[in-house]
Order: sequence, then C-alpha cells, then structure tokens
Amino acid sequence: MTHDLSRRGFVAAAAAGVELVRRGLARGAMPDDDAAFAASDAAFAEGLASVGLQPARPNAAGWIVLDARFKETTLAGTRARVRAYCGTLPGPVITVRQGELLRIRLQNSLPHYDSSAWDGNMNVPHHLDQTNLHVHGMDVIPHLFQPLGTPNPLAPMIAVKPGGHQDYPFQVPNDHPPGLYWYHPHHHGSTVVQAVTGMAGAIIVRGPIDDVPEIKAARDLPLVIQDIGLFPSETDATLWTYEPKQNAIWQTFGGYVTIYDPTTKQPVKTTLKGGFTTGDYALRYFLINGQPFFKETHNPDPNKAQQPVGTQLAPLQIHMQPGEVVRFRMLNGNSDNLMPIVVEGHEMYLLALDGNNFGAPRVIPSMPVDGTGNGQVLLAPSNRAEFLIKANATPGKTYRIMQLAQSQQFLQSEAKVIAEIVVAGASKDMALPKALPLPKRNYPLIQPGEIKRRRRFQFSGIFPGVVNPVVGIDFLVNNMQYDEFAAPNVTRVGDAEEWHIVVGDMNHGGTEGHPFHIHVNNFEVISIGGVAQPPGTLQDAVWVPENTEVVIRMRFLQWTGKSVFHCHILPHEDTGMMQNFVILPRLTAADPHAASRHT
Ligand SMILES: [Cu+2]
Repeated sequence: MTHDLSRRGFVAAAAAGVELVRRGLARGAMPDDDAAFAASDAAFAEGLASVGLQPARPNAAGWIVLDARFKETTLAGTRARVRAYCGTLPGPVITVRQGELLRIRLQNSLPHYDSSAWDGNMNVPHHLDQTNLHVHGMDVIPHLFQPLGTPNPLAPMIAVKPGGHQDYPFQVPNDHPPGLYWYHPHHHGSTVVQAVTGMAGAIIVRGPIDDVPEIKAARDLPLVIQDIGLFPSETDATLWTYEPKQNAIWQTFGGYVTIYDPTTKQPVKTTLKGGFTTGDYALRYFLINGQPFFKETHNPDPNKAQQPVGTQLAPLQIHMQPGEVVRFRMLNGNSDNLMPIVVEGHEMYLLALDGNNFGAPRVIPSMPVDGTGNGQVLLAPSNRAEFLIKANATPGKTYRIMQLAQSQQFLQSEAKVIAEIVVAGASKDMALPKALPLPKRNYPLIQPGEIKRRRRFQFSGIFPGVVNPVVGIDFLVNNMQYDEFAAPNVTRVGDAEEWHIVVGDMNHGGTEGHPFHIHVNNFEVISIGGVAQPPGTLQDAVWVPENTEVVIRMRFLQWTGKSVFHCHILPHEDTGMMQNFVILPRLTAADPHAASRHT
C-alpha cells in the first residue's frame, strides 16, 4: 500500500525530472527566481512521490513525450492489460507556468486493432488503436482538428495511427488561470476505451496563487482518480483487458455480449467475454494515483443489473501533523462516475474549481460521511477541486476522504473510501489564507447586457437505440448524434453568450444526469435548476441533473478554430453526445457585416 520501497531514489529522480521540465521550457525567469523555483520544485516532486505520482520528463529538445502503449500490470491481485502513457498509471504529472510554451509530443505505440467490420458510423466505437490528445480545461489553441486552430468546418479530427506521432506546441497565455488541469485522449470512437484503461494524467499550471504564503507553505498533493474497466481476455484465461471486438456490445441487462445483425436488425448473442459498454464492466477498479481503492463487478441478479457489486479496498493513506495545512488537488478522471466528496471531520477550504481559483477560500462546513447529496464538493467526471485541509488538532485519529453514494446515473454508485488522512506526530498550527489573487483572464465577469446570443442544448438518451442500432442506445444533443464534419454552432472571439443546458424528465429523454463540458473557454455557472450559484463559479464542466436546466455564460476570449462540447460521461460522448462549434475571428469595424450585426 505504501510507496516507501524505493522512495529515496524515486524522490531524487522525481526532483531531477521537475528541474528538466523547467529548463526544457522557454521561460524568462530571473536567476534569483530560478533558485527559489528549484527549491519549490524539489519539494513538489517529493510531495508527488509521497502519494505515488511522478513528474513528466521532457526530452533533450524540450518536448514532453507521452508514449501511449499497452502495459501489463497487477491491480489488487488481478493481472490486467491496460493502456498507459509512458507506462505509468496515471500518466506523469506535467507542470507548466503561465506564459510558457508547453510542448507535448504524443507517440502512439498501441498495437494494431481490427476495425474492418466497422460500418463507418462514427458513433460506433472503432479504430481503438488510433488516438490524439486533449489538454482538458486549458485555455489554449483548439487542438482536436487538423491543423491545430483550424476554423474549417470540414477539418478532420486528429487521428494518430499506431507508430505515428503528433506534436502539440501549446502557448499558455500569460493570464492563464493557475491550477489543476489534465490530459487524456479524445479521438472520437476510441476515447472511452483508451481513457478507461488508464490514459490520463494531471497538468498543473503555476501562477500567482502559488506565491500566497499560506499556500506556499502547504504540501501540494494531487489526487488523480480514475476508473479501469475490464473484461476477461478472449485468448488468455488469466488476463483481464478491455479490447472489445469491433461491434461487440456488452449488455448490462443480461451480462452477455451481442453483435448487431444489420439484415435481421437484431442484436445476436455471442460467446464473447467482453464488449463495448455504456454501462458497467465485468470488473472495474477505481484508482487513486494508480492504486486501486474500490472494486466493482457486474451484478448477476437481473433485477439488480444497475447495481454493481462493490468491494472496498485499502485506501491511500496520507499522514498529516495536527494543525498542518495541506493543499489537495483532486481530479475526477473517471469515465463516468459522479463523485460527491466529503473529507470526514474537517472543514474544506475550497480554493478552485476546474483550475479557477476564487478571490478567497470558500469554507465548506464538515458533514457526515454516511449521507447522500452533493457532499462538500460535487465532482462530475472531468471536474477538479483544489482545497486546503487543516488537520484536526488532536493526534491519533484517522479521517476518511469519501465519495458519497449517489443514484443520479444509470448505474448506482456506492459510497467509497478514496483515501485516509492519518493525523499523527507533533502539532504545528499552520495558517490559512484569507484572500487569493483572482485570475484576471475571465474577469470582469460577463454582465447580462453583454450577452450577444442565447442557445439551448438538450442532452437526451433513447433506449433501445433508434439511430444507433449497432450500439443499441442513442445519446443525443438537440436530437442529433455527433457529426465530425458539421458545424451547427458558430461563435466569435469577443462575444459573450449564455447557454442553457437541459436534461429533460423521463418523458423527454432524461434517464440520468449528464456532465456538460466545453473545450477552450471556461464558463461561469449562473444557475442550476433555477438556483443562483455564487458569482465567479468558473468551470469547464458542470453536472446537469435529470429534469434540470443549467445556465452558463462564457466569452470566447482569444482563440479561433473548430472545437467541441460534449457530455463527459465518455461512453456517451463516444457514441454521439457531442457537437462541434467554430470560433471565428472578432468582427472589426471594417467588416461589412459588422454594422448589421450590432443593430
Ligand atoms: Cu452523458
């Protein structure tokens, strides 16, 4: 359970890795700063190592190479073949400062996958050996389509084939909100299979918040949560993997695998052990920083098919001294699991959501860990929460970091102990910050009078599927499935828009909630189900419960290009719950359309 085995050597290597990252990036720091940064980098690397993470190491040319490949590993005693960046679960932690050029080379070392039986419907999972990269939440050039930043509606999505690579130079804006972001694949049709077998990692953007004395003094511990979905290998009796045959679909109701027959228009039962799933898995592990903390298996009772059988495993232990303040950065990198989070017996000093810190910590009272509801902070898939915890003054106790049980999705999600805080040792009364430097990029906040356009997007599901019979279930945005070559939404740099994201009731395609996520620009969450949210609640993904409307506002700040928004339940996204949008350049006074547009 601990990472102490080779910890000393690992810490040294980790510190060296962070140093390389800094030198590999173009940054105009003063020499005095360099010494200070080196000291804080070494402390940061030691913190990473203490929770089982490692920093990314750029090559001699300054590129961070993310090599995607199969990896055989053991998860809580189970032999598993996963997909991993650089052979680690999760991928290495990338650190970058505001204003730097972040250079990532994606290398595809995945083996060939046979998609010859694919019928060409892009909302049927396919080409599981092709990949690309998304730096989630970062306000950088749109990077899903080729070439980067293209506004061409017909631009194809980047698809790196086995043996190939793709270079991503990301200029991080000088005013980029400093905080926790992450990277994962986003090739439509293979996103979930790759992400739910391990391909994800954290990105930390450094900036003014890191210089707040009370924050600088705190240990900085990222907590990367992922799920790993597995089925028995078709060829190796002792191996678990997720390599569904083309068109093979796992049926949660029934616990068997079908393949759709287009002549009879019926799914045909097979003897395959695994298939693509939009529900549960034969076996699923939930990981924190690569360590399994919870296990789920398919429920064999047909009346309880939506309730996987859960087993709590030994969670990660984090030692804190009484009165110590630690900065936690938690990522819900799960493919589909909504997580209401509670830290037992402690107030949560929430600093930031999705990388956007507030002007002061939001103090969230402690609450019972055996309840339901949204917890101290609700993390939809892809959301991040950064918070301070000040350890209880009394030593000798252990406090759980929990995901509360929730039933807002197709599958029931049981309560899980993610990690434990062990309070022990000498007391230290560390201070908490009163104020935080507000990231300027999204301020001043959008005023209602500035809104140029309002749009409404309804996320819905139909079961059994009508337009996607191969998958057997339809996931739709405004009754449409994803079209790679359509641009149904066009926006402009400088414009502020208000979007109403709707999940209907059970008579209108609402069977569960969906997390809305948009690339490039953050948005301010204005209201959820008519309940106003605190001003400055800036996020890049928001949970939209069933039968609820969420109102968001955003301004297209800088970047032009073709991009996407979608549901961040990844099996929904991969099977159609996504749309493109194109950001065009700002209108100038000389533009012949400018006059009519603004009347
Ligand atoms: Cu969804």
